[in-house]
Amino acid sequence: MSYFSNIDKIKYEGPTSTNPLAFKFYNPEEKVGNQTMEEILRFGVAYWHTFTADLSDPFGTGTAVRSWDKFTGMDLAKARVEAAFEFFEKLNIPYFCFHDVDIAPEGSSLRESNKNLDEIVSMIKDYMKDSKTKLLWNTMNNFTHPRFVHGAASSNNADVFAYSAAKVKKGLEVGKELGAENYVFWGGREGYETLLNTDMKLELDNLGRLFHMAVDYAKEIGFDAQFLIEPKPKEPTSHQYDFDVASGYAFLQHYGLHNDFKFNIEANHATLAGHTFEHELRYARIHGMLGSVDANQGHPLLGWDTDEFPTDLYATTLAMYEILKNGGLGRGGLNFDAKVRRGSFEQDDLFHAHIAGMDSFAVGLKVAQKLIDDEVLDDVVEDRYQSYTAGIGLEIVNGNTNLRQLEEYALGLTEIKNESGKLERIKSTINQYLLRAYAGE
Ligand code: XUL
Ligand code: CO
Repeated sequence: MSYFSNIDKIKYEGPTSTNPLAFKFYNPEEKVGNQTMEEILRFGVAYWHTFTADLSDPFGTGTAVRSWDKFTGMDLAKARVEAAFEFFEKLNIPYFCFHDVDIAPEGSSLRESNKNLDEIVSMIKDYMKDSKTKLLWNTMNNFTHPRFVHGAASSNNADVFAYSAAKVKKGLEVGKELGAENYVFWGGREGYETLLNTDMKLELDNLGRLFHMAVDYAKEIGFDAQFLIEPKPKEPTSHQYDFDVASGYAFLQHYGLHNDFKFNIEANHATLAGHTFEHELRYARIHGMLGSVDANQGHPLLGWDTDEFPTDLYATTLAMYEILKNGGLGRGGLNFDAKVRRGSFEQDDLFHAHIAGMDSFAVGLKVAQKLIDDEVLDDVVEDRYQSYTAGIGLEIVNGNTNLRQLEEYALGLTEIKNESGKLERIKSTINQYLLRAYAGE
């Protein structure tokens, strides 16, 4: 049975194509630098948004019309797997990601949930044998069920800690079974609503304890995935412990976990934290902690996690710049943690949304590679920090001076001369590179 019978395989037709169901910029085999677009971009589909969600929001019920809607329970879960692999094939997508409850319904006990999961995981494993699509990462949903009302590993209730740990154990086994490249921890409800009833120290210590147990168990069972923390500052809690990359890194270092984890950076989470997407990528990159990316975008007028498909070419360019400067994403990828709008309820919208996201990152990749080849930003930065390459600047960066010597130097200065940061000139150059990419240059 086909779930997308009206859609053929999506092909690359080039920038002038008028076929909405074709790639205009994403050409998987095309080389950028010395790798193909497919190898660099490593796109992933988020199972929860594309196959499980019904597009409901806090003010209204679901609107999505899906060909698998007619099923329920485990039959629905199986239909989704069939639909998913048809979708992956038609979109030529190399990776996918899921939470446990996206793929299999929760049972009335942990045992029953695990049994449901096992059945769907073995079905997915069979489908993966005949498919190029691999598992970028899996994770456990330790935030939706009412038992997680006060958090999971950071809950005040030790039974909930134990239950969460049991779910993580299962998640690691599932990841191993399906050959996941990474295993993700997003904080979910690991934060607090108010400090008035919260033992912050115990909650943070317990989070650290769970992560250590996960690292130990993965080693024990021979699951060699890269562990990733996905920072988000708030929502659903008012304060989430893995607020952003900088606070997440401090947490990992404090608990001695920084060698076992990297970050999965989500664009909309970055902006919720008051940062740009590229800030989070840069912070992770310069500390050797950039693992993977949840590719989406927020809405500039809305203060919550809107999870839109990425279409802002300026943002994809600056993101790809960081990723290329990182030497790529390694075992990570660009997972579309993005949902079609509630008004985009038709099935075809799922294809249009992914095509838009994939084309936007392909443009970003090409422009970023050109900016790097031409050393556009490197030149600007090199020039701007020239004062540290000789004289007193060189003494400072080499650690050869102290406050007394610097005072002596400063007392001898008759004039301090600064130069323009040239921001408008830089932005104008980036626009020129973007427009030249559109023109196919
Ligand atoms: C929530 C979010 C999650 C994680 C995985 O904002 O981004 O879907 O990506 O749990
Ligand atoms: Co995410």
